[in-house]
Amino acid sequence: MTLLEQLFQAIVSGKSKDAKALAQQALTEGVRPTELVDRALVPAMADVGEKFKTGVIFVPEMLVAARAMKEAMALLAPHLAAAGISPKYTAVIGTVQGDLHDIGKNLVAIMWKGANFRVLDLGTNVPAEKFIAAIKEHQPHVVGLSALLTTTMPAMAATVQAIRASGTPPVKVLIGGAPINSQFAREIGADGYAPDAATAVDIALQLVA
Ligand code: B1M
Repeated sequence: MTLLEQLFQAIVSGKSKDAKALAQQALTEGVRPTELVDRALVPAMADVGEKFKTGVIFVPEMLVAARAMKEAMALLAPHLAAAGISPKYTAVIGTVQGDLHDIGKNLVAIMWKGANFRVLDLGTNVPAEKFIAAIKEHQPHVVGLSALLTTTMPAMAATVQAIRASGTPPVKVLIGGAPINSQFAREIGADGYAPDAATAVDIALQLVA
């Protein structure tokens, strides 16, 4: 197995330490950081996303794989920046006001980073005004809203409404979270809905295309 294949496997199987060591070894051997991202990290997360979508793996495996990817990415980030590789798109993401769940939102953020988005993560319990301020400051291509509670779905609707009424430059809004579905997305005027983090990449790329 080549070094890139080993790194791919380490990420898919969630071996953070191995992923970091292999990424370091590859850098030391002169492999370009972009090659590591394009030929190991991104394909690994795509593979994990497919396996998750088709029920081959479940949330725990996806979380450890995401962590391994995050560790390898953290190691490469300064090298990518030094090489002048800037992300193609910008996204703002957060969990809506009243909601403290962030595991799914973090997964989406990591997957977006893996797909070459610059991601500004506003955290949890984010009021509409904070989303609007971030849109004005960073002019993202996509805004992602996450909600895990049925009781915070109205906050999601209110946030979409506030963004639309705020006079910010037009921005695509993508929503997700366990109680959310595409019908709700249509009802509240969101541009897209994704049931999981892997699909959130596909939909975000469709929205910015
Ligand atoms: Co909470 N909780 N929780 N909880 N919690 C749920 C959501 C619940 C379903 C449990 C249950 O009763 N069976 C229930 C909600 C019921 C409802 O609304 N109908 C519930 C409740 C009631 C509560 C509290 C009210 C409990 C209490 O205090 N009485 C409270 C609320 C706190 C608050 O938010 N204000 C609460 C608190 C907590 C903890 C803090 C203990 C903890 C959160 C820790 C954290 O996130 N840092 C927690 C947890 C862990 C859960 C469960 C067990 C797991 C959620 C999770 O992380 N899943 C959850 C039960 C369950 O879901 N089985 C539950 C894994 C995660 C990867 O999946 O977040 O769905 P998920 O994300 C998926 C997709 O939804 C999607 O992609 C992700 C990956 O594929 N997705 C997006 C998510 N965001 C997206 C955004 C996108 C696109 C896709 O685009 C932007």
